Amino acid sequence: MSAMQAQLRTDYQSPQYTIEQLHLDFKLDEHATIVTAVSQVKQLVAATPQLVLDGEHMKLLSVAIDGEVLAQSRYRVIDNQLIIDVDLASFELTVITEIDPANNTALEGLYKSGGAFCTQCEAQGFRRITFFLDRPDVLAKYTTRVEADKAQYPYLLSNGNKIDSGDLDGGRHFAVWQDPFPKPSYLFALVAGDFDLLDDTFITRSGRKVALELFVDRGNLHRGEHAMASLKRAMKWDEERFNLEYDLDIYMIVAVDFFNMGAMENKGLNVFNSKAVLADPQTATDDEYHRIESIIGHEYFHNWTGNRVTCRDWFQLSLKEGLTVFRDQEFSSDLGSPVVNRIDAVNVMRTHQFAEDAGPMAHPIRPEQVLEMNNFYTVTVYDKGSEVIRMMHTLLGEARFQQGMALYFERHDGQAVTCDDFVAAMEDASGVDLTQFRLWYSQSGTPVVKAIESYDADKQQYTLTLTQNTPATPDQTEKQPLHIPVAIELLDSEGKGIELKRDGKVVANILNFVEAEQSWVFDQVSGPVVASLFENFSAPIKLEQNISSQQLALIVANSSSDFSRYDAGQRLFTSEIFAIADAEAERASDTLINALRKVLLDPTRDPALVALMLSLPAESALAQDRNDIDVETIHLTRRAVLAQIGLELEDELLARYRECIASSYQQDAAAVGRRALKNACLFLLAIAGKATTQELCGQQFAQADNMTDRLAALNAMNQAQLPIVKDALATFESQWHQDALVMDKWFSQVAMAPNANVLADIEKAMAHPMFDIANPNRVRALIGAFASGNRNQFHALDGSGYRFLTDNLVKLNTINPQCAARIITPLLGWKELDGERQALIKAQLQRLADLPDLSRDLYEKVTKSLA
Ligand code: B3K
Ligand code: ZN
Repeated sequence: MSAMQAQLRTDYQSPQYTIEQLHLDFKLDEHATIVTAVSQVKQLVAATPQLVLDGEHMKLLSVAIDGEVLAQSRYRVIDNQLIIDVDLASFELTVITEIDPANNTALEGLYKSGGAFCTQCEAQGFRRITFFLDRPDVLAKYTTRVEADKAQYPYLLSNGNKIDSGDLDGGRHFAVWQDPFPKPSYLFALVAGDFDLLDDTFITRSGRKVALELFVDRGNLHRGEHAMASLKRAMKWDEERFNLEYDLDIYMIVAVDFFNMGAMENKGLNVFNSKAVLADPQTATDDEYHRIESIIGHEYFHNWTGNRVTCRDWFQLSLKEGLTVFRDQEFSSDLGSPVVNRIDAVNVMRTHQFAEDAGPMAHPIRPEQVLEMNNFYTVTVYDKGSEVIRMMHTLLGEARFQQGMALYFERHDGQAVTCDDFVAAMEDASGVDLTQFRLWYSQSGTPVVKAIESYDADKQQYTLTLTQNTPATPDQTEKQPLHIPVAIELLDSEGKGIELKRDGKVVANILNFVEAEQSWVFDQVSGPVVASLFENFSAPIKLEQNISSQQLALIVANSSSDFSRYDAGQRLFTSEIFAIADAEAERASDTLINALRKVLLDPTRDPALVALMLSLPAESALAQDRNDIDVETIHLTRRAVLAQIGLELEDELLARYRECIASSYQQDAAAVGRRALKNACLFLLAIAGKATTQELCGQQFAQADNMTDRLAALNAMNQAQLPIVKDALATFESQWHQDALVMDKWFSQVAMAPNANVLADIEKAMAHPMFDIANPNRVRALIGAFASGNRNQFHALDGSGYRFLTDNLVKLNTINPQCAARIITPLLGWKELDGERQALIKAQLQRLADLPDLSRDLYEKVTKSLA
């Protein structure tokens, strides 16, 4: 099969052979690591005359069966597969390969990150280490022997427990690790390097003592403490909320600087991007503290949802990712503010997932077709996947949902299973019929729900009619009605909540919306009402409801749900921005300004929520609702509304700003919330552009005792393009030029400046000694931030933004295809733009399509986009 041909979900075939035991031996060397893999192979389908193993980017040194080296005529390597002529019920296979970790810039398989060796095997990186049945439904017990130079690599790590170690001749040493749990190859890990070690212990609920070890670059020990504390919280939470206990005697986390994603859940040995581990108040923002806790939790939770029960094939990825994102969101929510966490998750859906659904890469949470698996670690599989789990949770309730989880583990512990298996467990444990609900797994696209409301004063009845329609997507033209849970709240004209009644009885506030069009009648409604629909984003849909600014303001002021209040505020912002863009209004209405004033002055509200309520929808989220409005108009209109708020609420913003200043730095929820509000006020004041705020920003930047405040001041100056921003950027650079993670914030500030010279500054930043195009963090911080975070400049009509991104994609195509395929996203959805920009982007995509060595990662996205 050609390397550029997609695989289909429906083509799944169970394996003909399996490998039950694997002994790996690594003789580590920068350019010539020797890997000896000894597999106990079992034939599952009798009379299968060939064993076919996956492998790429390696030198095959020898193949032996039951100790006997095979003649070259017995095997061949064709199209990244090793085909061995053999037809035995069971045998021992020894494959010896040589690999070059130091030249592995794709960061898949075994590679070097700075001075350390490390691995990344999901999804198909193990096949860059040895020839193997590299598929998640082949589960083997691993032992791993690692040998390396002792001075350079004092720590030799792999999955499970260390069972042997010792010194060897020539300054080398070795360690042997044994993982008692069968696992798929994608969960294999190896790390060798010199680190500082932070260690701790956790006593599980049943009294077992688990050693916790966090490995960080030398000198960074204190920056690991937050991650370690987060890990202990995650372990405890999973016992309490999901009844799940850790299963090995040791849990290790290694932080590395070169990593394509946030982190990886390898059994007993997580490998993390250092950005997702290291934090102290001087270098990390509150958002980063939060993100670290959530990623540490996510990877830990995979130990059960992913590792103990894994995926049968990669089309089932959401089985572990959607579920584990749901679990990490619940963790953050239980430990922090539910509404703030919910808002964060919903913003990811609206800004990124809806865009993916509207673009050329649209796919269901369980994809039907995959060319490059790495392209499907998406907001759809992860975040929409989590929303689908959340809807099941809503339909079943916590108690029955947990019964479903228990049944899932009872049935499938130690197995590789499908999304259907998960839903079946939920259904069987709860008795709730999920037949129609399963469509959420197979149907792509964002459903549009329209609400039609009527009130009958004589009958005292309110009628809600909903229609649902999922627009066709490139991958799928026919769509069917979905089972949509609709959470609803009715407010009377004073803003008081009304009990929902039908036939005189109180009814639940969750409606089961299952038809293309469906109506609900509520009785004993004594006057006209305002309906707040999809409370807490009860389904991942777009709502169309005829609702006035006054009605939205009523919800903002009165809803019993903080989420609904926030959400109505966002809808109010959106409709006013569009009214200005359409020249139906000159400025935001008094209704909006007054609603915000009330929010701002309400002392009973959580400052963290108030901060979010002062934030406008992102330009890209606005663009999705109205792709007929030009990029620049959206940018300028949104900015004008920000400035108007800053000017009209100047006194209130200043007062709250001052009130939120802390006398000393704390890292607890209350302090974080106050910082968020303070900095939201500062931002609006800066955009409003009064001379006094320049001073305020300058002061905060100079005097801040933590990175959150310092960066917020810098960002406000930068977005407002205050004259002092130049000096501030220089000061920041001279203070942090040796710290790569902090410099990433500087790179992003450079990239996001709303100024027509930004590209020249970015080119200069690329020459900074800290910039390295081979490091994905740097690439995302500078090039990625420009393309996705500086919408107006990226889409400049001279095409310079598109050309710049493409120039770098050409480089990354050979250096790190996975990284390239991630930052190309802003180019893919050109169909939403005007004709002039469409032509400019298409020319750049064509440049990529014409590359002689276009990677599979980019090929899949570029061809879909051009199709
Ligand atoms: N499972 C990994 C992601 C692997 C990505 C491969 N391209 C991290 C996570 O979701 O926890
Ligand atoms: Zn995950």
